[in-house]
Amino acid sequence: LKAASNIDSQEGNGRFKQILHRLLSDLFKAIDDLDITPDEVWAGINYLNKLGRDGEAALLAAGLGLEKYLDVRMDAEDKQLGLEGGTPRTIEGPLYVAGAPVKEGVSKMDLDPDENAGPLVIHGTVLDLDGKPVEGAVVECWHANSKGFYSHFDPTGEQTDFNLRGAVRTGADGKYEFRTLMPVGYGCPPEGATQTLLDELGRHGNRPAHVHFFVTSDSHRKLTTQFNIEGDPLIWDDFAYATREDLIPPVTQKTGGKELGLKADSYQDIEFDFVLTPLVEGKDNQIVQRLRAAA
Ligand code: MBD
Ligand code: FE
Repeated sequence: LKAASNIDSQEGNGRFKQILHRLLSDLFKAIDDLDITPDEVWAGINYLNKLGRDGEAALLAAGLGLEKYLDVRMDAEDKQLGLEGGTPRTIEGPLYVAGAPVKEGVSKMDLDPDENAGPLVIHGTVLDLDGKPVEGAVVECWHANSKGFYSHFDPTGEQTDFNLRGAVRTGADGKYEFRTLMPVGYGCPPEGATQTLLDELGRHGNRPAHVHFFVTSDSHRKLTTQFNIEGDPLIWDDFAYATREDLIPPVTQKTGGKELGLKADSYQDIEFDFVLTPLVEGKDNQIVQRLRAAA
């Protein structure tokens, strides 16, 4: 283990060697303790190749609760810092695409027609911990269509760039609004490596209908969150464990959609405020580096 991780040398990256030494040690120990056979080890190696070919490592991280675990740790860190009262974080997931055009106050996100999705307006105010509106915040929003597919990752190839992806900058009133269509829950690709693993566990690979957000502001920490669509039967059975009590806003039925440029007069409405937390010693400690798609 020491030789493989070159742990006693000055060469290489010390932090990387420390982590690799520990993970390899834990793996060898598991092989001993559970008497993991060569066939089982090679099945695991082959699985990793398939996982990479499918581009699903980040999807599996969500499904195994690894991404949620990082949230649990960040929640604990915030609690220690006394940083409570903001909108709860929840996982980013693997399907964000950078570069959606930033609009002032309001963004119409549905670029492609979707017969099976009704109009949805999502709106609210970005606030600080004192309840004051935050001006100049950018709210980014992304979600699936009526088939549970996200643009850029849609296996049917039917969606254009940035369909159901939007970004809005708030004015002095802190308000944001997205005019869009009601999403449907996501399911893992049935032939993909993630679903193969979940099948072996006897688990499903589905998420309830949900909408993702990043909220950024120069004067506050970045918020990564989602809300679920009230009433979805999978709300408390999300394969990625992202559901939280405070992230299930009520959905109300409204009329007047035609004046808003919606495809029907009757539409569904979700009001959801974002409460941002202050910088920590002048810094945003919520910026997570990970590979993200861009278009
Ligand atoms: C999603 O839409 C998602 O949000 C997560 C976390 C995993 C898979 C698909
Ligand atoms: Fe999602």
